[in-house]
Amino acid sequence: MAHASSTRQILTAAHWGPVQVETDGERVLTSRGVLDTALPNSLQTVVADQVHSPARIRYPMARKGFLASPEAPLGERGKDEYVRISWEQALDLIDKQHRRIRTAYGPGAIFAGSYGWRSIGVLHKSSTLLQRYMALAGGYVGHLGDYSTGAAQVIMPYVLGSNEVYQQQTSWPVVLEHSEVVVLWSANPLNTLKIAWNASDEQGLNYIAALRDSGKTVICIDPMRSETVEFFGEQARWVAPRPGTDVALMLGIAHTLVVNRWLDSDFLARCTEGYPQFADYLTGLDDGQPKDARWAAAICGVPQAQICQLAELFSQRRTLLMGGWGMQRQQYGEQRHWMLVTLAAMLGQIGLPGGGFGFSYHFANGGNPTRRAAVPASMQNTLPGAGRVVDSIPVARIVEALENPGGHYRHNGEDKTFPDIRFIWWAGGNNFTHHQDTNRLIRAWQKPELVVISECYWTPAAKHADIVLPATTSYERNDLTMTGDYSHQHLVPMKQVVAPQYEARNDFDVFADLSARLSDDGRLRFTQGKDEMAWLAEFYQVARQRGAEKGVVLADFATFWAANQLTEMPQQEENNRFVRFADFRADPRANPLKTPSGKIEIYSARIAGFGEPDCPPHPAWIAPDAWWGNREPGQLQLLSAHPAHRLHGQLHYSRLRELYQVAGREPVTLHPDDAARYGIAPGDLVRVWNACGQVLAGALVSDGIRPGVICIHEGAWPDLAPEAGGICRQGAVNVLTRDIPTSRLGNGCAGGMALVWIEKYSGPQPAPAAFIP
Ligand SMILES: Nc1nc2c(c(=O)[nH]1)N[C@H]1C(S)=C(S)[C@@H](COP(=O)(O)OP(=O)(O)OC[C@H]3O[C@@H](n4cnc5c(=O)[nH]c(N)nc54)[C@H](O)[C@@H]3O)O[C@H]1N2
Ligand SMILES: Nc1nc2c(c(=O)[nH]1)N[C@H]1C(S)=C(S)[C@@H](COP(=O)(O)OP(=O)(O)OC[C@H]3O[C@@H](n4cnc5c(=O)[nH]c(N)nc54)[C@H](O)[C@@H]3O)O[C@H]1N2
Ligand SMILES: [Mo]
Repeated sequence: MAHASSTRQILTAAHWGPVQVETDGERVLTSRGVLDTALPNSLQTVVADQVHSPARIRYPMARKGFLASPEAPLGERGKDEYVRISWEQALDLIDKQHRRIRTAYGPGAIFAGSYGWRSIGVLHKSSTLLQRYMALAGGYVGHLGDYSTGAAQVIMPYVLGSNEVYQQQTSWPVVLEHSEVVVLWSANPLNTLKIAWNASDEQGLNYIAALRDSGKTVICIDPMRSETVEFFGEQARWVAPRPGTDVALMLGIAHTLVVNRWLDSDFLARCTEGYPQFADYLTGLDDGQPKDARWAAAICGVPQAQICQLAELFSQRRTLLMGGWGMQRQQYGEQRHWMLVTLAAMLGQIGLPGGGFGFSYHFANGGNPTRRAAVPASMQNTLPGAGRVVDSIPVARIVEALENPGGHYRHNGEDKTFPDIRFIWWAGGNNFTHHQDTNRLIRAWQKPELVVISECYWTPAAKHADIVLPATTSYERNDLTMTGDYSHQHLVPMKQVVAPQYEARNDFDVFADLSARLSDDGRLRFTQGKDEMAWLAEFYQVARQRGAEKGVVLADFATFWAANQLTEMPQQEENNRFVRFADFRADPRANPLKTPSGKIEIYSARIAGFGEPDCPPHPAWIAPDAWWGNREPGQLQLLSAHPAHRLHGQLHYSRLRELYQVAGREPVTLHPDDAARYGIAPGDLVRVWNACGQVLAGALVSDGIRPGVICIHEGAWPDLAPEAGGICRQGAVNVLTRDIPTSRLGNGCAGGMALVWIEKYSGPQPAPAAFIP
């Protein structure tokens, strides 16, 4: 353990939790997590790669065709070369073109929605800083929702009056004490709990480990035998429906409850609205088709007897349905969580300790009890000029907006019009990795007059920009954060580990310089006269005040900063016993939900009023456009679950790739029956394709996936080879997904599912070039 005396240990934090980073003052040597955890987290080990990766952007760069003619750019984005320019030159160029476009077309032509997972910290939030600058400049087009829960977060408020996906859950101690059956429905917490939106408090996996050791019945409903199923081993039962068919499976269970009189009519009467309308659909009174277990089995591929067993088990035991989000990132995704809530309502355990449903146990450590915490302020709270967001588009509809400026569309019951976007700035998102149908995106991306990307790495998004600005990583600057999106468990200083690499600069300083170009007092308005440490001291001071009101005493800022240590917040005993919906259940009249009826809406008159053909007024099975039921001969169903050793595209360039890549590319998991059928051996290079595009991937043959289904995890960087018919050399799944909305209610990302062909690949083998600047 002895470290050379010339090295130092510095505490900082990332989405993947607080990390201790060892440096010799110039380079990062090692990194490791500092919290007590049941399982190691690979993401914490590659800070050195993050800082020193050859994929880093070293200098401001401009696309040749843009530089030659900034007002009417030449060449094609994605095919052009880049030349190095100075920071002064880059910022002058941006300032001039920004002014030109803003004067000619107004703020409605400037998209600064800039969705993405950037880095954590209360100060250096790249997209927030971009929006701060754009607000000072006179406004911009923002975004609505996110890729994560685009469907669920829009439908849930109609059903429950709250979004449920980003809310504290019934506490884990209660679950461990009272639940008898825990169902992980489309959730893979072993992967997804490695990170949080702020720094992870890393307690979720400890609770998952405790759940395994508790001997309770655990059921995982997932077309893949995920890392979570593997982790539970003998403790869990794996149920593998066809992708996209969960509503049918839930209806089959619900119908079985009805025929056996296992449903809780008293709860339905007291706490829900519209069950009778739904019951007519469920029993087939309205369309002649009972949604019974036999009907469901034919659709979802789970045997009828197993569906009946699940109904019996759920109704006879205290059951908690933990819903993940993969199943709603699909066409008609709104139906999934609506039907899961309906099923939980029929079981009648919502609001009981350890019963009902929860939609954030697999994300950001939901269920880790909220602490009595001193929470700092953040840059987000200081955005100037409310009303500077002149328009907002649903986040996953960006390509549709570029293709169809002025076009009419529906969103969440409203009539809307797409803006005419001419200038796009992305800071802290990798939209060429996260967005569906990459080839369609590339075509649409030629339309704007100016595209600027602030990035740490040469991502595919950077490789499709006009001006590329090198950003520092969070290890090259000072910041601070809470751990635990829900728990607020620790306050952590994020101390600078090494100096900014090459010519990388903090987004804060870049936008301050650009604000100075807006007006004489622009810089002052942007910075409010404060530098990095002054902002942090102020944000920390807010935490001290908030803490003082709750009896939590924090050290003064200088002491906190010098200590290089976590501050842990005290527990709050009543939060350890928190049961979601307990008050509502006890007295729905006194504690109504924020729905029109005050109750759980199984039938929603408001949604009926919207008349959306793709979102009916009660949960229903609607066959997707592209699924098992309408595949062409030879086609397979494709999943794009979230990866174990990346956060989307983040860390893809790191040496963690050695843990998962096959044939030098992204792995594609396929069942041995399918491998035999297509003549594919483990480790083979394969081609996967459909009408959207084609990718090369490495075959990972495993019986841990349902036959007829394959999986390529999301987040690999697209790397299209022009010389080989545009094939993606890296295996980026979004080359194969369609860019369609979940429905015109939520307009969420529906990239979770597609139909594809697969074959062993024997053509020329273009070398992957994704990580080469
Ligand atoms: N097919 C399919 N597609 C999906 C999904 C799926 O399940 N299936 N999942 C979707 C979901 S849920 C999400 S959330 C999205 C994720 O999509 P993104 O959030 O766009 O993915 P990230 O790779 O995290 O991108 C963040 C980028 O910010 C950069 N960055 C980090 N720190 C800084 C900084 O300080 N300054 C600047 N300027 N840049 C910084 C990183 O280098 C990285 O490239 O993907 C979506 N896409
Ligand atoms: N390590 C790591 N952790 C992450 C992320 C990451 O990229 N890496 N991303 C973070 C982000 S931004 C988000 S939004 C969350 C995402 O959290 P989720 O959306 O819950 O994650 P997914 O992996 O997309 O899906 C969870 C499981 O659902 C399964 N599934 C897919 N389709 C279906 C279906 O039709 N039916 C059923 N029953 N199951 C299905 C998948 O096989 C997968 O095992 O994770 C977060 N955590
Ligand atoms: Mo997400």
